[in-house]
Amino acid sequence: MSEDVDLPESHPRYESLLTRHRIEAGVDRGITSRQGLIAQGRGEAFDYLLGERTIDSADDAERAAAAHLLSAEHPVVSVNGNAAALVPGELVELAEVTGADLEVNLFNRTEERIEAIAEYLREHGATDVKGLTADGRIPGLDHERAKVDADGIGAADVVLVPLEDGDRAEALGEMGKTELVIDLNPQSRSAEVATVPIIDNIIRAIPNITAHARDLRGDPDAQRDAIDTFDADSALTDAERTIRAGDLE
Ligand code: PTJ
Repeated sequence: MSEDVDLPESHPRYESLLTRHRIEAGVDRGITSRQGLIAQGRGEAFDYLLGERTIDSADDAERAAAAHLLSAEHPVVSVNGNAAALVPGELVELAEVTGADLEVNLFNRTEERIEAIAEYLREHGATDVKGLTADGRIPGLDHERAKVDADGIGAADVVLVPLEDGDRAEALGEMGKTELVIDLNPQSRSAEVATVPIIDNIIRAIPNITAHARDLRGDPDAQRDAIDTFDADSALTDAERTIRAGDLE
């Protein structure tokens, strides 16, 4: 991506430095909120303890998430300021492969930031970006945080929400939607209320969901199997066990 700095790939913390740089550049471009910097720092601490890798239970979750997106009537991938800064092209690709809509949906909502993110996604190949109409509401939340597109998240049966605030994740779940949540903290409320909690860095999770979707496309039996064999509680327990046993090298 054009904003990427020249970091030596041999640097032991290459991926982490690149991630930080993308979030910083996202703030400079008006895409990411300043709170997004703090959220990233919190995520990094968990990722460090996870060994900065996709653990097996997260891979199972990513396969189940791909299956849910493929078998949905109306899947939507929700995009916030952190997700847009970190994996813009990868989100566009995932939406294409699964037939999902992309909707910009912000916790700290401003029209300027919605516009800037939609434009950034278009620069990365998106043709139709939702989130600008905001004619639907999530019940039980204050006005600004409740805004969604009625024909986007409002009408979705399956929603992928990366790095979501717990309140909103809970409210979306109460609307009867199947929620796929990416969050490095297995004890966050978003992860706990998700149908499919994905305890992994969004940088690794999105391309891996896309890879699974390519594999599962056109095979409803394999999709059903990926959904039925996934157990959210054991995935959360496994991630927490891995983090607690993690090395602080
Ligand atoms: O762009 P906006 O306005 O929608 O705001 C987005 C943030 C992320 C700032 C907002 O939703 C927020 O404040 O979220 P929280 O409550 O800080 O929760 C973010 C969660 O994401 C935390 O549990 C972090 O551990 C986790 N997280 C942070 N970075 C990553 C991550 N999970 C996966 N991959 C990451 N790179």
